[in-house]
Amino acid sequence: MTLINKKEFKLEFRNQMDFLYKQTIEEANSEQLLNTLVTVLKCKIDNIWKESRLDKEKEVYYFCIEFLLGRQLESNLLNLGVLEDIKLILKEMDINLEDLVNAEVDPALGNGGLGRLAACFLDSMASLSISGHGYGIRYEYGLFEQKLVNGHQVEVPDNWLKEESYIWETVRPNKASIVKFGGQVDLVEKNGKLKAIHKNYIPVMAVPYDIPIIGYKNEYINTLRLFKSDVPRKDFEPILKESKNSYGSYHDALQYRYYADEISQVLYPNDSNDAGKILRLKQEYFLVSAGIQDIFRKYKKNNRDIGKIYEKISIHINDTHPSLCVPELMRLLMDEEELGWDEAWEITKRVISYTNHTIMAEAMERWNIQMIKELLPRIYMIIEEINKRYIRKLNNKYGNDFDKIGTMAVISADNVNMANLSIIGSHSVNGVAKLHTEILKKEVLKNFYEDEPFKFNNKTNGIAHRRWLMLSNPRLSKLINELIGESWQKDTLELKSLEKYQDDSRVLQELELIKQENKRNLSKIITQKNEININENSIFDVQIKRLHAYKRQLMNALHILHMYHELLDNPNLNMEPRTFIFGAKAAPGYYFAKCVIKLINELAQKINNDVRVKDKLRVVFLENYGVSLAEKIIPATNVSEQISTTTKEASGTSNMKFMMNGAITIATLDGANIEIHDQIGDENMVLFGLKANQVLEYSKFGGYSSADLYSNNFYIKRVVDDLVNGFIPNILEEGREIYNSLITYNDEFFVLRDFENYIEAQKKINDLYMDKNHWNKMALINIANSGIFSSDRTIKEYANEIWYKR
Ligand code: DL6
Repeated sequence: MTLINKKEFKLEFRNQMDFLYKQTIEEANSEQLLNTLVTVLKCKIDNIWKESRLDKEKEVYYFCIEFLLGRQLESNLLNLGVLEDIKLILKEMDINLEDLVNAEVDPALGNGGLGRLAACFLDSMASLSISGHGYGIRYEYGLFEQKLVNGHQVEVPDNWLKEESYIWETVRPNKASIVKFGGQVDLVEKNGKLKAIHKNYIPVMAVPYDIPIIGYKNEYINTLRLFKSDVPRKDFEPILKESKNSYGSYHDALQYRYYADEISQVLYPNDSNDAGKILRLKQEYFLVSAGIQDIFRKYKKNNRDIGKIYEKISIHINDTHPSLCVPELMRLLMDEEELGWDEAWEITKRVISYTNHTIMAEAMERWNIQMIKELLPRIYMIIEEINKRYIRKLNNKYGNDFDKIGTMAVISADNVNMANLSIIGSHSVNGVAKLHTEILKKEVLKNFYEDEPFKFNNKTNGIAHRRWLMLSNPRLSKLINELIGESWQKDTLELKSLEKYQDDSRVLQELELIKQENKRNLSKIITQKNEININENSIFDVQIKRLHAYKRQLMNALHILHMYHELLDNPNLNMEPRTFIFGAKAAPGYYFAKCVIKLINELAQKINNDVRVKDKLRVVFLENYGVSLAEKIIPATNVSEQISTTTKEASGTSNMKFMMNGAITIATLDGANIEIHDQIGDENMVLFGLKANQVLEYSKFGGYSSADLYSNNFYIKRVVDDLVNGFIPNILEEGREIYNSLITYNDEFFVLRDFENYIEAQKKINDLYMDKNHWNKMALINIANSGIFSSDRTIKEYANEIWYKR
């Protein structure tokens, strides 16, 4: 252990405690102890962090509107290689590390999969010694805190910065930059060239807050730089001074402050549409402009020739939210660095790459041109020019094929299409799982693929195994170490060698014991939170993810209802007891999703209070699902529900986390489920439902009638009628809304179409679980084949095939 010397550490800890709080360790509460520990650690890593910031051969900048980091203390200690030592030293000081871990805030600066993926990628880049940094926004309020009131979701602001600051961050005011909004742009001639002069704009200051991203045992630390918006003193003070004399100016000063503050105030609580409009657009440009200015400043410190920036810098735009990187990079290259259009355009394309994360039409960002024109006049001019030149190129190639050109244009029907802008302005476009990339190539982005096939590639998502196995499931991690040594921690493909234990009853038994213990821990949490006792020996069947119609939590709920009926009809039914566990937030304006939450909670009330099924069936909805809760749920799960309508889930990542922790997946052949299946085959997961081509055919040619299914199938009719016949109390409106979506509006996500097949698949799960030894063997095979889903593999692919490719 080089970083920590026991004696020194204890002394530094006491001194720091005294410096920060003027009190002794014995008097301190958990927050104060945590703060002290983090301050000591930050001092210790400072030098390594500084070194990692020095000029590198190539740097990657990962722009993302969300980063769902999770708590950092344990993960940082693990990656520094001092977790066990610190635990022991603290114990000697009578401090329990776990209390400090739990005292840490879990910053909810993301909605779900997108933000969590970005956090896993940061962890992997640092752990692979890749100089890769994140750029994001330091939202004052993250994703809302979810409360359940009478089974309804109620949103409460997430005041994560209670103490005004976050323990891991370091503010860097001297590295702030100015982002310009509104105003007008004049093109004036200078030295025979047209120069854009932006005037009367509103300047907003972007202040960086840096969070260290520590690599795993490699003395390498990257940075997540989050920008907070503020008023620049030099612009604000004169207005403030003036405000002493006139109310009007006072009002102006307040308005200006509000204008600036608002930008980084709150994370937009939706991951599936762009209804936040103007504020969201401001946030996007704020992030992009602050980030690229920062990159230029750093680059120019060590390099003279801006024309060669592509040799040293890669900018990755994660989903379309940072698409304005394209025109912003053009603006800086042309307006500030005085390059011509053609050169600037070539550089832009060489620097930028783009990942698409969804095919859902409502999630495809489009911005009204008037809005962009007013808010970002210079950026709009550049987008217009990109569009004009692109259309000219398409005209030359495709003549007057207006349909084709219309779908590919950046500007159409008064909107700027952000996906099109990202594709045109980058050298690489990737999807996040094989099926998703194929659908992009053959359907959604077909015309682009045909035009420039070389740009398209797949990068199947991954997860940071350090957080999702080593930290969240220490017992399993220890067992793996004992069986195959520790090298899997750096190369997860080595997990494969666990397969040799698939018939070793001692190992399988041990695996079961570990799962059992994790289930006991989760049961305690459930009892504490929901005041309900759980049968620890029941199958823990889990669906945790954002609530969305395509993810089909509804189908899961209807199946529970089906099981309930079956049990009432036949109390001696031969079934393993089951506990269904849900965790999900719905976007505040997404009424249907909120109806499903209410349905699940009312179903839970009814079933959990029915003594007739007491020992067999339980339903739990855990409030305020987030990263920290997931870390407790996933290791305790037996059955992983991955039941989205095929073609709709781009990849999914919880599917990978469950697999790595030995859960058995019940799944449609959607997203990365297909690749999980490729690894373990039919014998080790349970598949059901429509295939991608069937869903695509229905979407194109129709032919599906949910009403027919409903009328002709007893089981379907029984559960659908329950939504509106009073069988489940207190869901008068919600039940009707769901009923209408299924029957009146023809069940857009094929819940009823897949229902019977799902019931069969669930029966299979039940039968498989009855043979415990076989179940444990399946669990082991899942773990052994999960190595490919480490985000280290994904990041190596990004690095080799996109960022470092020459
Ligand atoms: O790629 C990360 C994650 C995928 O695993 C999910 O399948 C996908 O739904 C999610 N997409 C988004 C995009 N949202 N918007 N806009 O969150 O990305």
